[in-house]
Amino acid sequence: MQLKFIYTNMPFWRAEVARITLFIGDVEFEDLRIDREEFLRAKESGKLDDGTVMPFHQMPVLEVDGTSIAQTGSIARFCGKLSGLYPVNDHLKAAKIDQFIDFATDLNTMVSSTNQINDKDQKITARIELAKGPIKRKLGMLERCITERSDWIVPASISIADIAIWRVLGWFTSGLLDGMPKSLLEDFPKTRRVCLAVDQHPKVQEWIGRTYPENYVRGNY
Ligand SMILES: N[C@@H](CCC(=O)N[C@@H](CS)C(=O)NCC(=O)O)C(=O)O
Repeated sequence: MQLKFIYTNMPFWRAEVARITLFIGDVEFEDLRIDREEFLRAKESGKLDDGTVMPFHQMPVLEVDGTSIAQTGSIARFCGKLSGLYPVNDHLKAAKIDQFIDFATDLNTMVSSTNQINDKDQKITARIELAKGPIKRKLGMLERCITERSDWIVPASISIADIAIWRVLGWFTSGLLDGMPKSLLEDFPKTRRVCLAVDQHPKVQEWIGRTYPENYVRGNY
């Protein structure tokens, strides 16, 4: 099976949940990283310069033997099935994992809404309020979903849920989002433990060493 994963050269969660999942599973894939100019063209035309189809004119896209698949969750599940990080036959476990992929999307959407604010001070204020209120509330819900008995969100092994949550929360606590406090996770020890377990996973460490810029701030867990 020929796999080509398309995103920009950024370790954003939408991309990393697929790339790292395939890497953990030793599944070979082409890691195509397009530049901003090509992305702008693809947003308009629905195609990369090499003709690869972008179904919804968005990234990420995974091309499987010439067929393009879009949407972060759909791609993550597909990669998870190939890599053993998503169940093939256990429908209940699959649904439990799905919840957290959709939850990562909800968190992403909450923060993206502030990106539309042009005034820098207003944007910072909006993010401070978001962090204190709605995001803290959501993180409390996440914390209550995590058991004491496992390092992983859905026991008893790493899944695409852990990678998605690790990377979204890494982004939130990296200091790269003005206004979002690096201490966001301080009241959520079980969530921090999951993030640390992903961050310290040997294959994740190997991937970071290979592909992240040196001294890249992955987050504050
Ligand atoms: N629902 C899509 C959203 C993907 C998305 O918003 N991707 C951004 C890049 S991170 C994008 O392509 N934005 C351009 C656009 O929406 O026109 C998914 O889950 O993958």
